Amino acid sequence: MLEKAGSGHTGGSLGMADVFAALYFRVAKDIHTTKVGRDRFILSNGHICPVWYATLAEAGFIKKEELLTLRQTGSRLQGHPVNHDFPFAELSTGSLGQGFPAAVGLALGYKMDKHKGKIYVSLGDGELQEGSIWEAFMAASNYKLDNLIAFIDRNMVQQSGKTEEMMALEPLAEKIASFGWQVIEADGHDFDAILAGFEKAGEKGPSCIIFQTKMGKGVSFIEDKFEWHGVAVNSEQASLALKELGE
Ligand SMILES: Cc1ncc(C[n+]2csc(CCOP(=O)(O)OP(=O)(O)O)c2C)c(N)n1
Repeated sequence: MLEKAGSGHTGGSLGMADVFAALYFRVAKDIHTTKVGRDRFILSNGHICPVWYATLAEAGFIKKEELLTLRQTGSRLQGHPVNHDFPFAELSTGSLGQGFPAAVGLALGYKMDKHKGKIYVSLGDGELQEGSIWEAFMAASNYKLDNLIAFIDRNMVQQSGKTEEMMALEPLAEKIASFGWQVIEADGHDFDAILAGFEKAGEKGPSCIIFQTKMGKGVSFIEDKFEWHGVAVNSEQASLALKELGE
């Protein structure tokens, strides 16, 4: 889909594929149904929507053919999630630092309405450099939002370099814990670890899972290279990548 679009975010999308598979196929309940109090998901790091759209297709919510409309005028699958006409997006995201605070509000609303469901929210590590993220961490613990599960794509890179060289985040786990959150660290490419992380996160909260990931996981010429943050594969690279991924 990225090859066809000719632009988009390849690196982060590949890096979060394992976590998204776990979330949609094992963890989230009644997601995208009409059930009151269903689990909900917000993609705060909206730029990695290719992996989310692919997950939605794999799970049968949208048709696989629609994936090839990525980023085209009139498509529901824009380069960042747009929620009008696309019921799976709880809100439009992509302006970093916005989705997480909205998820906090949603979780608070769920508590007030006594809904049982969980609110899952995906964040990028570079995204944590937005001030609104830390207001949201503070508010979620103030309101004791044990129905909120945030997870971070801790690939150590962002658009133009390494996070620790641009705006250091470490010691990240301690920082988030000091805001009153349960913090879990897990290998974002080990399914047992991912599932154990989500399970523990559901026990008390608010909870944040820091998933250690590799940008571009599974494709040798993309892995760990921040230069692939927002670049699409050309046709030759796409073939090589799919071959490496075993398709
Ligand atoms: C408010 C805002 N500022 C800047 C951008 C442009 N932008 C998109 S992704 C990104 C880097 C985010 O880094 P990270 O969250 O680590 O994502 P990764 O590179 O790992 O996919 C930036 C600066 C944006 N989308 N929103």
